[in-house]
Amino acid sequence: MTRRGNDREMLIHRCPLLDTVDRRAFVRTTTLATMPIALGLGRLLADPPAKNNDEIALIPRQKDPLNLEFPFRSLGSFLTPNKLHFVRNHFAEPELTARTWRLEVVGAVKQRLNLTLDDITKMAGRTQPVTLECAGNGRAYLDPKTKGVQWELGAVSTAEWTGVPLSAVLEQAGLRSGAVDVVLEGADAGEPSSEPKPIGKIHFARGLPLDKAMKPEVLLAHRMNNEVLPRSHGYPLRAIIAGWYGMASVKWLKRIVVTDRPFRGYDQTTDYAIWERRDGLATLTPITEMQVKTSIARPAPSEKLSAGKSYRIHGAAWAGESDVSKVEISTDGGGTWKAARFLDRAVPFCWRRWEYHWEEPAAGKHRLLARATDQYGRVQPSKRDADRRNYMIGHIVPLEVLVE
Ligand SMILES: Nc1nc2c(c(=O)[nH]1)N[C@H]1C(S)=C(S)[C@@H](COP(=O)(O)O)O[C@H]1N2
Ligand SMILES: [Mo]
Repeated sequence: MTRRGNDREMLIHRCPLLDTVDRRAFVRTTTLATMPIALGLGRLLADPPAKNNDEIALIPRQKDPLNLEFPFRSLGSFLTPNKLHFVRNHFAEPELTARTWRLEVVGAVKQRLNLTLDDITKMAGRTQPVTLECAGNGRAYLDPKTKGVQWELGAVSTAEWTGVPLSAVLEQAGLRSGAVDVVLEGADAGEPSSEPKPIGKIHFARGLPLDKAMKPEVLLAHRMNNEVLPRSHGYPLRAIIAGWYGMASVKWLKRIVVTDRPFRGYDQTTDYAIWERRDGLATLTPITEMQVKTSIARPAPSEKLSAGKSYRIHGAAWAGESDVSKVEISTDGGGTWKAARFLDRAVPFCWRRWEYHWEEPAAGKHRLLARATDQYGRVQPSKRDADRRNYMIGHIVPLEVLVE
């Protein structure tokens, strides 16, 4: 080994931060000059806190199609590592190759586009962290039970996405007057499960109103936590609709259709729609923005606590297009509430982790509650709204804890 190589080894051995990364991989791919970059926040924040990473794994919820839940009790970092980010699929994952893949832009546009992945990655891009929550997250706690994947707490994750604004692609095509919705269509297809449904296979597709589509936070992403987009998360290109429930962030994007009237496809009428009351009339409305919500990571459901020993309750809160301004904890079933302390600053479109020290809990059964408030004073409801069908589960769900 050269002298320079020796120095590098020594430096690495003295660096305590490196205990969380693979030293050999680090030496192979890194020079002294790039070391601060390799040690950059992304990598460190994305590492889970446990000593042995193998202990933490995604929770299988469905095999075919594949649906996997982030083990929310292991929440430790602001960014969820790619291998722990929840996966929500409606059909089999398509296997796409960058060489043959194209993005078509058609409909109410001045010029149709047929873009390669190169065309897209060459455009001016941006990177932003975004929390995605599935609209069915928490469904396992609904009473009575409803249909759909029985998610517990972890159909929510946060990743840093790199891509180009959807608005830049739409500007390249040029919108014709009368454009209303931007339909994002995935390459995956299959027979939908519930009536009413069309005959035969359909592609997963969502229509985005033009005003949201043109916002800077709406990306076509090709990288996730500074890695090439994994297949499960939409390789080679997916939409990220920051602030909205996950169903809007179409994966394996293959076609954009600009329409001159609101899109009424399966994934925003039969699926992913709720009843909204307007002037006393119940109107089936596509699900859009994530509602203010918090979940407790620890204690986890069915975790046992020791009497008289202080316990660090912690979790995360998010509020869609708004910011979380307050999280409160009750350890007496909602009788009294105390403010939790934030661990993250308010980052737009992202969750905010928090903690609360429960001083010397007494032996017995306790009902633990957490509630979040957003910057406009909107607070989580304590009762479930049945008009939301099996979606948007944001009411306060008490956690029964046994202290022994
Ligand atoms: N093409 C396609 N896009 C999709 C889906 C899908 O099944 N097919 N699922 C949606 C739903 S309901 C959610 S919650 C998010 C989940 O994204 P993730 O799997 O990267 O976590 O992807 C959305 N985009
Ligand atoms: Mo979802």
